[in-house]
Amino acid sequence: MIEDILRTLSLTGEQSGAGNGSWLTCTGEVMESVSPIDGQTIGRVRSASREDCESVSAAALRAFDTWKMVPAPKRGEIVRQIGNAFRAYKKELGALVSLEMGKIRAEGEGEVQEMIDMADFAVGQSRMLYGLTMHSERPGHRMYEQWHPIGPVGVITAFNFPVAVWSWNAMIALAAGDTVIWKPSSKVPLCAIATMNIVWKVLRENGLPEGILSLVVGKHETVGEALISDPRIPLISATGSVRMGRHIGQTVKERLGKTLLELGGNNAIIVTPSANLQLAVRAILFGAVGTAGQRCTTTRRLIVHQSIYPALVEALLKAYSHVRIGDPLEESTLMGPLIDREAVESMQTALKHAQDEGGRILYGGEILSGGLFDTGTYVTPCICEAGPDLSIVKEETFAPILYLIRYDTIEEAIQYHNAVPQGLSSAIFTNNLKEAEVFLSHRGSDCGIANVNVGTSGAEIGGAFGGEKDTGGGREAGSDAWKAYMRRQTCTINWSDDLPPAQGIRFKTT
Ligand code: UN1
Repeated sequence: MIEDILRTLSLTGEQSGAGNGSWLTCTGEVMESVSPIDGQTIGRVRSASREDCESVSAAALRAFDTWKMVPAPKRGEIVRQIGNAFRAYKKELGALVSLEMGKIRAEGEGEVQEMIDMADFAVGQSRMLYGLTMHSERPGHRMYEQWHPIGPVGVITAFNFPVAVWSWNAMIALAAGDTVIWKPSSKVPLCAIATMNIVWKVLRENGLPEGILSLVVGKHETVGEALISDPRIPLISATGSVRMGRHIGQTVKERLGKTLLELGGNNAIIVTPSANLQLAVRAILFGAVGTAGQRCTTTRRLIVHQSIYPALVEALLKAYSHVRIGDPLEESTLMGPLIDREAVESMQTALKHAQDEGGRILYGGEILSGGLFDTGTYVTPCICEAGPDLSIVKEETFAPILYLIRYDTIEEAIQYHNAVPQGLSSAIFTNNLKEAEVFLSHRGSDCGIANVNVGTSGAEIGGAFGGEKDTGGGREAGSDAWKAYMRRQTCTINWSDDLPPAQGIRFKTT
């Protein structure tokens, strides 16, 4: 079955880790792609060297000259064809995401659906790259702004969304007239290679030059650094840890380039006395256990009113006990493995910290063993009772740990909610209008995403995705996120026979 998937996605034999429309003969070291499901190697990839990165960047720059001259709606037509190609490979690419990353099949296919949705969105956007017009203060003058393609965009993505996050960036960048160089996580290179095989076919069929969509796989010390320090790449869009984001931010700012950062989250749900608990439990389970707690939007903190605390804990313990852990390719599995043993180790370290600080584990947190579980990558999801001030609660541990915190007043709940460095996603479960509105007001959640009776994860692509504070401030996907991928130009046209300066300044010799 695995062989069939790999064959359909043209992934047999050693793969090249760099290409710009066709594969280069790479000169970097060989990396293995290991499935967290059973610890087996599913493929080998020869990574890109600095020189390979240079060829890719040069091609992306050359291709930009051609691509930017294609009218935007015509670029949209290419994106439409790319979306259809994703449709054709949804099952296989979704399965590969499960195989290489370990998320359950439904989520793997969901990711490909997100790519399709992004393509559809970008097709429409290609006809809506709107600028404003302004009334000039000078007689006989017209002012307006327009948006131009910005150049090659570097897209750095994390292991947890091996294909969807690239599509948030790439589909919009294509509509905007940019070319894209993608550096995927070295933990999931095959997903990226498969994606290139799908999209390059579309580009070739349309007689487009190489370099519109490119890939560089390799270590961040070589490939990542080459990308972020390259002055020919005006925009770097990166998803990953806060530490990585700080480094990228500094390096790119040093050369006065632009960044779009989507970094850590430490997302909370506030559950109030009037909440529909059944609804809340379902959202909490999906948010905390889904993708084995490895989403930026994973629910990591639960801030619960003390009056409903015992009932909610009881319902959660029951729900957690029904979570089937195992092979993510099997239909009945709800939670697959963590990405690798290091991830399991950091989960254990976090739980130890929590307990040292006075936290109390109410459920799970164990490493599973026996049979498939001997990989050491499978854990039980954990519920941990904690105070709001525990230092570990303020950190993002990329694992299924849910910290429970009690509150008394809504003001207190919001204070706990905002008292972490991250600011990505947030939610309140309430049927009380005032509480909902306070949460959404500027007195409420300080996150980029704020939901009422909807959990923290699983955002739709139509909204702008991203967050504040340590999350980095970038916005990707829908709404007007496209503006980050273009340069703005303010234009003034004088259709009079006079030259009246603005601000009424007189500047005449006679
Ligand atoms: C991420 O984890 O980096 O809202 C992105 C969600 C998904 C995206 C998560 N649509 O959970």
